[in-house]
Amino acid sequence: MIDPQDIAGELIVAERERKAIGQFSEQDPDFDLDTAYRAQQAFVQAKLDAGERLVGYKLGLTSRNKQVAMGVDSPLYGRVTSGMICGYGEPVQLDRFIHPRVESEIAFLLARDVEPPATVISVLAATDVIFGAVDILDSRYEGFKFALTDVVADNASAGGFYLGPIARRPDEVADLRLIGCVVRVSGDVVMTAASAAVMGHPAASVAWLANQLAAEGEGLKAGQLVFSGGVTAPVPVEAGGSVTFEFDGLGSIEVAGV
Ligand code: OOG
Ligand code: MG
Repeated sequence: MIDPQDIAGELIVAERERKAIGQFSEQDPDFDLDTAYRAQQAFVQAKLDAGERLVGYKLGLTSRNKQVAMGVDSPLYGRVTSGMICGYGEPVQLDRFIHPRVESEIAFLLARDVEPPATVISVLAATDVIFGAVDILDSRYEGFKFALTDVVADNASAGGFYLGPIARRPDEVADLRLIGCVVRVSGDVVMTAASAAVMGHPAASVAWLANQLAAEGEGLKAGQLVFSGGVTAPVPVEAGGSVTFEFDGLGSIEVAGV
């Protein structure tokens, strides 16, 4: 049986040396989701041992856009640490990553713990503010190819995150399902979507996470940040290129590749 610590060890090296590896699911057909989440925990623990802090979580594959793009049809979560948070306006340094891609998300900053069973309503009641956000994905697998177990172990491809310039309380936003997002690559519109792409309502994905964590004896806590999952499909970041995400009412985030 494949060992979670060994998997984490290989992922740590892949990330440190910026060298993609093959999928574990192809080496071991018995690699299951439970082992994958344990591997993720060990992968993240190495960052915490190196002095980073846990700042929250990310959801993945919560929209059809993303499930179709990645060929995996079930949501997952990963953990977000302090070293992943990028400053607004900072470019993506391509030499820090293997093959970074960026996607739009809605992020939730929690004012209170989210108690299970969580719902859209209880998540909104526990939310301090929301932001437009960008998730920098950097799969540690060759060609961004993975099964659900592989990507869970790889901490949901977490690479980095940007928060947009405007924070809104949930009651300041007319309808959280209808936050529009326009994605431009070097000025040209390449994608458009509304936040209902994420499980019908981005808070539904946060509720799914809270219930999932509760089942595992963990929970969403006040002060944590949750990235609720890609609204649009990922776009590669290229040297000299720029990807801009415009969110209705939540400002824009420009990501330049250097
Ligand atoms: C997996 C992570 C998915 C999202 O928002 O769907 C994710 C990947 O696409 O590499 O972050
Ligand atoms: Mg994402």
